[in-house]
Amino acid sequence: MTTKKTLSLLSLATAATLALGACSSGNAPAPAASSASPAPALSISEPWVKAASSGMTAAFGTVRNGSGKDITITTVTTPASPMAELHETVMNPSGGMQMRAKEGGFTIPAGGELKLEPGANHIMLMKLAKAYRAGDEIPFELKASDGTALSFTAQVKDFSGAKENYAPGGDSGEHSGHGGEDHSGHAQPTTSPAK
Ligand SMILES: [Cu+2]
Repeated sequence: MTTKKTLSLLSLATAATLALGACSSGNAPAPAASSASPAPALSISEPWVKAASSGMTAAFGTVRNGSGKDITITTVTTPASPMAELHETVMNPSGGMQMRAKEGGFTIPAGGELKLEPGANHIMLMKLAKAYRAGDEIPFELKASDGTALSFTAQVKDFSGAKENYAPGGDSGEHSGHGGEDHSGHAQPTTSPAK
């Protein structure tokens, strides 16, 4: 390659640049939009699990939907329990509160959030794999009907305050709606204010 040839290539390139500059002021619109990271569709803040020695417990937190469309969470999985379910808390005919599987899952509106908290919607963990004490960490994965997934780790905490909110009224009959399976244990932490 001769010096002359290199020079002529350079001037060609310069001419091309000038020509481009003439017809489009400023930078060409970057086709980089697809690589910009969008807000995560699903996120959760302050996830936590109520400490329990055996049987069942529940996980809470605030799930946010950063996308532009509604997202319905349909399944939850965690190594802490072979049976994890999405639960809601509803008033039964006698005025007490009872928990049951949330039919169809949790729908989080576009740009909105869903609070999972004691006495309301929650992630139910049945047949705990082992005892979970304050300070332990439990991984979870939520999956939505549109394929969106959210993995997170929840802190195990002692739930000492506001026990009455976990099952307002605290009578033993409240959780009968849970059926005769393994749910009877559900009532244990809430029936006795003795401690
Ligand atoms: Cu429940």
